[in-house]
Amino acid sequence: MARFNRLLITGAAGNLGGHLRKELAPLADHLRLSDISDMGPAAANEEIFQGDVADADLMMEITRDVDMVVHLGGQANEHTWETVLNSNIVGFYNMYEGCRKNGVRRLVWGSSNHAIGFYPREQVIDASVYPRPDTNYGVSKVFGEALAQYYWDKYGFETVSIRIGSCFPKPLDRRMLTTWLSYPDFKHLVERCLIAPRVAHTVIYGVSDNDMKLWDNHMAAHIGFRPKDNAEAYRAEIEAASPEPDPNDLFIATHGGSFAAAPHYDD
Ligand code: 15L
Repeated sequence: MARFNRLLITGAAGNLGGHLRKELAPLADHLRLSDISDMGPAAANEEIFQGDVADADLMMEITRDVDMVVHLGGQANEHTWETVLNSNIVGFYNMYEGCRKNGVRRLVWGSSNHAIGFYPREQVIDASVYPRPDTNYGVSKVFGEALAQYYWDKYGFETVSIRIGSCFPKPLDRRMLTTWLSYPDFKHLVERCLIAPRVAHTVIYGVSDNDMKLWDNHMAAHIGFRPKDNAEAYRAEIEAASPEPDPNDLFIATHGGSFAAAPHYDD
């Protein structure tokens, strides 16, 4: 018998959700998957629900008989306020109500470094800093972390909010020498978030062991996250591919990079 009877992964059609669909399968007897996009055929141990996180009835249905949730569904980048509102604020609330009413034990979700994207590069931060979102999207992640804290304080529902850096097979630009999270480190982090005995509401930075990382996880020692990869291995390749940026460009001057530098999406 696996550790969990049923795990729900939302956003299962995305890159990260698709990766966890494969990697977390041994942890659960039943893997329930949801996404607004097509997820392909269900394997023998999988249950598939296609639909929108903004659909409260669907969120109630998919959280039934679930031990824990890995929530990666919703809008994964900056977009119009309306899209962000429906996917990441209304949708996130729907997910929490489903979890609360159905007695789910814990939710682990993809918050984002864009909740703190306006911190300057020369400042190393931990999980106690005041949010400084850099986009509509970043604001929605701050809302999510607030909702998670509220559901812990009021209802005893546990959450790990992972402020994911840049999770890609390899770092893609100079900023990611700082923010990169490798796929193996991501899988290890989510696994630790699911199996840690008690998490209350924990905020943890999803970042590999990069020489230049700006995020300090000492407040999440109880998760036991020990990243192994280091973006430094890609420095030569990345520096050869792009010119040195102007140090005053928000792309390099802030934690959030291009998100902090972008104009308001709705203009
Ligand atoms: C995010 O939150 C995005 O989902 C992802 O696509 C990356 O752009 C990442 O942040 C980042 O900051 O690199």
